Amino acid sequence: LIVMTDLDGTLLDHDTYSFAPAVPVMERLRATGIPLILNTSKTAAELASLRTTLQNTDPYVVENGSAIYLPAEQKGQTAHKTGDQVHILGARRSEILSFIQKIRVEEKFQFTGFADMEVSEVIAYTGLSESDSELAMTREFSEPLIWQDSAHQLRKFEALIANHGLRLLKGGRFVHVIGACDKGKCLHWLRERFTDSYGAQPAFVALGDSQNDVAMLNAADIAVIVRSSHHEPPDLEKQSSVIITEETGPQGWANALTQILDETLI
Ligand code: 2M8
Ligand code: MG
Ligand code: MG
Repeated sequence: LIVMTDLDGTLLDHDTYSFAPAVPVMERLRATGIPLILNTSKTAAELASLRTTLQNTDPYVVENGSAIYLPAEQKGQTAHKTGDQVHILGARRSEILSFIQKIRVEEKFQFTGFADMEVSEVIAYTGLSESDSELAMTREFSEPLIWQDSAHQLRKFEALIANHGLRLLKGGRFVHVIGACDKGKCLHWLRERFTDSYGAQPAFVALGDSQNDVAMLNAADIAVIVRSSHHEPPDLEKQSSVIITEETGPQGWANALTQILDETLI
């Protein structure tokens, strides 16, 4: 069994970013040797800090499926740490920015991206601390936007970026412009890798709360939709094994995983 999880609104509370209710289950996963793979909109810079806090040493995925990081230990290189190995599926943020800034001028789109914001604005939108906001602004493969234009203009924007090999995904607060990647492709990639090292295909439990988690939830063997107090649960058309939690955020996360672990482990 492998657990893959979204962070914001899932393992972390949407508003406070607390994960306190999930701590006993994370300890249980560590004790049973079940990997906990973080698969998030957040940046590698944010994860460097968060993985220390969460005591997580497993592979992780950043910026909505843009890059997969394999910690050095995973390659058997504990003796000589050469740093994490990275597998990039997404696009460079510099390319994303130059394209969306060009079409903003041409089509008069109204939006504000992280590149347009001061740290104080990111703090105001996210409720993150100043240092965490700076880590969130250290982006390599995606641009989160506050869309300030009509739904019609958003569809036009989406079509234009699609012609350019980019896509749009909705997170808890922002719409994210990313390359031709998603969290689901990363689940498939890691499943193959773990199948090679385990000698058998592991079952994946995936947990998420938003539209940007749908590809990951559809790719998993068991999907857990963590309920949100801010939006409706996303639709999973391609998934037959779905749990929708009663509780929101980390409490829902903990309850669903406890139930799955109780049923799965002997
Ligand atoms: C952004 O991501 C969340 C994910 O759902 C969102 O769209 O609301 C990203 O900027 C991420 O880096 C940041 O940590 C997060 C903070 O809420 O917001
Ligand atoms: Mg989320
Ligand atoms: Mg997320």
